[in-house]
Amino acid sequence: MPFPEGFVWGAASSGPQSEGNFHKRHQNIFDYWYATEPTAFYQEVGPDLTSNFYNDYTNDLKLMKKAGIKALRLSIQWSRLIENFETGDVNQEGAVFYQKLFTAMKVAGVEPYVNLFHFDMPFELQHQYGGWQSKHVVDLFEKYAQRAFELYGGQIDHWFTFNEPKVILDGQYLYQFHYPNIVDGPTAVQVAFDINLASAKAIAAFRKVNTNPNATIGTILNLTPAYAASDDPRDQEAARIAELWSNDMFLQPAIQGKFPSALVDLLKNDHVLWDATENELALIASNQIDELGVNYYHPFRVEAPDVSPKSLQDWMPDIYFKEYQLPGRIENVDKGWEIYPKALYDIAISMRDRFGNIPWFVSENGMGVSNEERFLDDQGMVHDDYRINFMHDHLAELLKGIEAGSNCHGYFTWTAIDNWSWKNAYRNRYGLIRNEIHTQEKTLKKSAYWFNQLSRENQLPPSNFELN
Ligand code: IFM
Repeated sequence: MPFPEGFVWGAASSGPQSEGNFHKRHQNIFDYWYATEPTAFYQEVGPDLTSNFYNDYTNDLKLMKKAGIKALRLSIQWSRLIENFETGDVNQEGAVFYQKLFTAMKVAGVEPYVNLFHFDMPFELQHQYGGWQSKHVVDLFEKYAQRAFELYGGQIDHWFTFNEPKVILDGQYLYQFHYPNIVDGPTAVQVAFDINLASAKAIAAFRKVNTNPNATIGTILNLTPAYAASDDPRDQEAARIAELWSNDMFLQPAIQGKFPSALVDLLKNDHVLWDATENELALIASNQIDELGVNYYHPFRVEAPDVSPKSLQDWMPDIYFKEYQLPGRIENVDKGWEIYPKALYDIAISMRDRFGNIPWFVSENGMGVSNEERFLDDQGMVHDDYRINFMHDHLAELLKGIEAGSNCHGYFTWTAIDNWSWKNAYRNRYGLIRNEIHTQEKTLKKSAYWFNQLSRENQLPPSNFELN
């Protein structure tokens, strides 16, 4: 079966993971963390060079075309575009860089999908105000977003406010993998609210200044469907709360303009509910997204926690659920993530049935593998059949969901060219295109040829796909 006509075949990346830290007016929290604690990063490789997209984007776009990539999701760095965070004045050099980049993408025939925030809080705003803990920072984000819409509104048809807000909570405020590595459940709750508010404020700014009739705005959520370990009511209850916390806390405000009432009741009961005014709730209620980007990598299997949530303990969301590892699961061992393509079908059906069949697309899906040199042939090409199989199996489930009526219009793999991955740096490679990080030589992997055929024919290549 072919995919629907006009289905978009793309790839996703982000500014901090690909551009390199060239000519930036400000530093973000990862630039700062690397400068002050390089040992926190795999092999002490930081975000200075990444995949050199800042200097090499013309060549990169040519390679992407060869891989059949017709659209690229990327992000503007707040710390590059804005000169003065308080006034929203732009940095000219940063503004010109993005303007030239978007023009080059149009010329190359690679459609830009532009996101405004990909984990890269400017470090001054983190230090001075506490980043997303501060409503003032929410207002500064709105200013920055508005400037971006004004500058590039004529060039961009697809805008997004955030990438994976849940990971910001997890990394910065719960499980210590993003600077400043705080462990504080109630603060994470406030940050969840503030990010939802910031997204709604950016959408309001977009509705105010946008003059491009083709432009839409969305957000990008990493969905991890929660599956209970068993039929035991305690496990079922754990899955219900995990779903509310991990997915619905962002899905419902973005699509329906309100927070899940069961979650609000739970947080209120635990005395950790966010601080929100009537005006802020009204703003969220009246600024919904046009389309949703879904990043999907793995499911979230849970069981009941070992001790009752009523026990005396610091409040954390996972007093209500405990991660459960399915015995015999297929796993991407390098990353430690279960591979479960069927969840993509479940997401498609949930979009159809629970979220008004909103237009959506897969904004990230892919496989990070370490030591890909293992799979190099004599000509220097990586034979990444595992990645082809991964994408194939997920796309087959997605197609079933589309056939069942789900309104999905694209698939973006993570990623086009091997890029830098936060604390893991270049340990796991995700690209259709290999990057020799010491020479910055970039070469197509076998999966790039597979993706090219997929994108050309708009249907899954046969499972015995081989290079000619
Ligand atoms: O590298 C990340 C990206 O920044 C967000 N989604 C998951 C990717 C792979 O881990």
